Amino acid sequence: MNNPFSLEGKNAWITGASYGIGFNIAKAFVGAGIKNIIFNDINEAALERGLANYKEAGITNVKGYVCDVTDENAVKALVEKIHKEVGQIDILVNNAGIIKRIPMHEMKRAEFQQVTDVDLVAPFICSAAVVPEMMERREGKIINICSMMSELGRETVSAYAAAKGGLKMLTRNICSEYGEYNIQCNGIGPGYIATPQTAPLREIQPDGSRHPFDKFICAKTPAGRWLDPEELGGPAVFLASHASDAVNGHVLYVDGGILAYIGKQP
Ligand code: NAP
Ligand code: GCO
Repeated sequence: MNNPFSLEGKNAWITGASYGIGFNIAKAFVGAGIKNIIFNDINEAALERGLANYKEAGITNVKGYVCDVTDENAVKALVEKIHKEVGQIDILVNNAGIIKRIPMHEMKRAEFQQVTDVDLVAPFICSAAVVPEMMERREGKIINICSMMSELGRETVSAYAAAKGGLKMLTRNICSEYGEYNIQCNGIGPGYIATPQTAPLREIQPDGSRHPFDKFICAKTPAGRWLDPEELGGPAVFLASHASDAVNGHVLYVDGGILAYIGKQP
């Protein structure tokens, strides 16, 4: 009986996976026997830092490319290059993402557009680029990294919430349009994860106290803590593997229970 959670023989492209959540998903894929990890970053210096991180983790079956995921021509060229240099893309993880925390009435259009370009338009661009080959093979996995903000709003993150809400529906639409080709598209909705993206929300205050948002989120998480990026690895392996062939259009929230919890009572 084959192990349905195995990723042996598979190639996975994880966008923006130099560090953070994407990097930890890559580590989990390696643990599940992945054949090749492919990642990209926005410039040569960032790519070199990413390659150093993989080397330090002892991961050698990895190839990195410079590519801005918002650049449609660059993404199409990268996919062709991956097909030539590595092989088929069995798994795409749309991980690259940014956030700008600005009150909506103070946010400029260009700032809103920059967030939605990376967090929503880029997953469309990358998914559209990999789907034709998956259709030919009648097999493929696409995993979109959604967010608590795919379901909830909060002050200062209007662009991010709009993008991540749209990404949830893009996930459902890719499921609807390509399920007949045996392509499964699901989302992972991380809760609050300790990565560089959330570092400003955890900064120790000048008086040495914890950031107010740090205390707020721990009170909203049943486990009372921030989650570690490594904790996203298992759910990602599940959605990348044949164990989830009957799961499609689903967003798997890996949030420590935030969405189920009204928050710690006083
Ligand atoms: P992160 O630490 O800020 O890492 C984001 C990665 O995306 C970086 O490697 C970054 O590269 C890359 N990136 C950004 N814009 C790019 C572009 N245009 N082209 C190529 N790469 C680009 O973020 P993270 O916390 O690991 O988050 C990863 C994903 O999870 C994001 O989609 C985020 O929205 C989502 N998420 C995060 C949390 C959390 O609590 N951390 C929770 C829910 C969802 P550079 O370093 O070169 O900019
Ligand atoms: C924020 C955080 C969140 C997390 C994540 C939650 O400012 O509220 O950055 O948006 O990144 O998306 O799931």
